Amino acid sequence: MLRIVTLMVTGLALALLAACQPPAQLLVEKAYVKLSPVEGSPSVLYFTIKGGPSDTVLRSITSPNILRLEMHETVEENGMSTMQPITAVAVPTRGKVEFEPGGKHVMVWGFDNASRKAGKATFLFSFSNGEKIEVDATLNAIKPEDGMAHH
Ligand SMILES: [Cu+2]
Repeated sequence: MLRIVTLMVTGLALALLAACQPPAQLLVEKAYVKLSPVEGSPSVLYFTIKGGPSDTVLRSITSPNILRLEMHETVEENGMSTMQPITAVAVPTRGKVEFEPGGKHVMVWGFDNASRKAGKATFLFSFSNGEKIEVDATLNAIKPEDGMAHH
């Protein structure tokens, strides 16, 4: 019995090892929106970019479901947290760039009714190497009290 378990564990470990070495591919993952409960105030888009076989730069994000968006970075200055607009983000080979609360994020204004009803919106990520990646981000409602929590 012990021998069988050991074999199974070894097999699983080998399978995991194999799964850890896929060809590097540029990816956008875990995209989600914290939807502002207040009409007119911005929602926030977060996601993770996985770098491909060569360095590239995220140049722009667009969406047919929104009015406009801005890429921001939260920075600490003299103990104060402020946001600065960013226009491009380097994505290193096989690297990982996270847009997350307290760091880089995308502020989004004006989701259309179709996306609100569907609970998701489509975003198109354009990179300097010519790749374009389309991603659906789920729209998550948030409570008013943590509305601007990403600051
Ligand atoms: Cu912001």
